[in-house]
Amino acid sequence: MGNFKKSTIYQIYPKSFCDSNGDGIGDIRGIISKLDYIKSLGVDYIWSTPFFVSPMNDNGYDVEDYKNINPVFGTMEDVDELIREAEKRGIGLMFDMVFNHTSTHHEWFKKALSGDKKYMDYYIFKEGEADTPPTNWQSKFGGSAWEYVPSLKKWYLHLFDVTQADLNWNNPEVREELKNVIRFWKDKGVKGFRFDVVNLISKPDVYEDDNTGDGRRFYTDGPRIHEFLKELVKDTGIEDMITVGEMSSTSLEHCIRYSDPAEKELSMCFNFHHLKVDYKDGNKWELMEPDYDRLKELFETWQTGMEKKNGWNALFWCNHDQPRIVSRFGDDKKYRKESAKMLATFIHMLRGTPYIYQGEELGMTNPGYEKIDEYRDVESINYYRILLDEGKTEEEALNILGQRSRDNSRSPMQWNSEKYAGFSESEPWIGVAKNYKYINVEAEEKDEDSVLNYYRKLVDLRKQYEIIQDGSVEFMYGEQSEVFAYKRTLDGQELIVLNNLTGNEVLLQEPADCKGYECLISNYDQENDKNSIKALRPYESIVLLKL
Ligand code: TEU
Ligand code: CA
Repeated sequence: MGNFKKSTIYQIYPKSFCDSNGDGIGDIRGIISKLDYIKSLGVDYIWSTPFFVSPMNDNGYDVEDYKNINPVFGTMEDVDELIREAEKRGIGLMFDMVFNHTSTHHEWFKKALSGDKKYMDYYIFKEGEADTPPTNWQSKFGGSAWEYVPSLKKWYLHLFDVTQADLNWNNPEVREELKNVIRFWKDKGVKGFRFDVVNLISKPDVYEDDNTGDGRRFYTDGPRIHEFLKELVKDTGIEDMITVGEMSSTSLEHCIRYSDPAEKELSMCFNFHHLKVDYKDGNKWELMEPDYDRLKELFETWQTGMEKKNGWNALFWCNHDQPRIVSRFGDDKKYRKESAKMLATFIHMLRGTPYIYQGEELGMTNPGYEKIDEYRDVESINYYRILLDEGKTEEEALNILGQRSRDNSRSPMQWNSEKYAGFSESEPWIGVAKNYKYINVEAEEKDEDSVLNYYRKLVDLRKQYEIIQDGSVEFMYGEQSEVFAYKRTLDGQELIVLNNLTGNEVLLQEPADCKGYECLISNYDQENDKNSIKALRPYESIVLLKL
């Protein structure tokens, strides 16, 4: 299954990465122009979010045509060149397969709407009266998960936006169509795939109301999910390619099965439990301080649970749906550099494959949008309405979006201190964070101590040390909420990773014995002759190795 244990993956959101033609929107040629930069990070793969033909209601996660390129992003020739140019640099591309749903602009859906029986069976249509949806399930973007089509006198299911209709995977013809999409991109030289919300594709046989939740328990890790994945992987011959499934509200048991090599499903899984520790009562739209005990408990459960049963984690803090981690679990002002580096160390020394989301390697922050018309994301705009309807003031609602909106990750990549941060020559489709003057690639290249250069070292350490790739994990200082610490072991070697999660100095409950250990990396200067560590400075991270 490839070398993904040594690898680090760089995620690109093309719309916000680099604009090559001055229309304010990032594009494929923009990515090509930055391949040397990406190479300089030491990463092995690029996962790009979708750039296929799309009405862009969900920025490309609403696919209208899986085998053609959205002209806003470029042409098929550009994509071919991107694949070739990346390959020349030893970087493989992973494309994003959005197979739970298509855009309602997809020709399959249009045919379905016209009453074509074959294509109606590509989607999930249910009988029902115009005023009563088939079930009470909620869309993940707010409101009912069902939309009524008067001309058909039927409802269709959409777990996401109303323009994202869920596909009917129980129909073998649908599965064949999707396999052809994979074959198409595989033939073009793509090296791997990321599968969007892939654990939601297997829907239940019976559709019933959910009296305790929003319906997710009926379709999450659904009845035929493992069968569908095995079939997809086998019939397209991608067993040996790198694959990652995005798993929504999943369980450890299922993720073990998804990623155990013996099951021949996927290389690894994203799960999101650790990114809900600041959701009050599990509600993303209710603010709460992060619960570090819960965070520690989750990492311990998933790290040790996956290791025991041969599963493999995708390790990440950031993506195009998540606020910036330094603004979220770090301190994006006083200790921006220290906390960004600490959070990086936390993730990169664990067992799994780390992902870096564009700009994370710079310690990019939430952009701090202050007005509703600065937001672009369909989910944010929907929830702004919902929050006001629930009785929140505009100020409260904007404060919540400022911390929770997916647009926090979608502000333009900060390349230099020129106008629009070097992202584009004209006004970008979404606003640039005001701190681009000092948080940008050019400035950080010059600073030996920058977050950027720290990430490079972390990526390199994983390549160099087998213990980081393959060592087993054991957690330390379990009782101490402020400290996230673990030990990796392999063939008598030991790697100790100590992280202070807070902006205060923390006294360790027991000093860490580090006699005979060598410091591999730290975000503070370390004294070389230390035999034990008694305290950690604000957001301090230390990685120690004993051979
Ligand atoms: O996201 C799936 C998903 O459910 C979440 O990340 C979601 O955006 C968030 O929890 C809402 O609070 C994937 C893609 O990453 C996302 O960009 C798409 O919008 C979504 O699927 C639909 O394709
Ligand atoms: Ca452009």
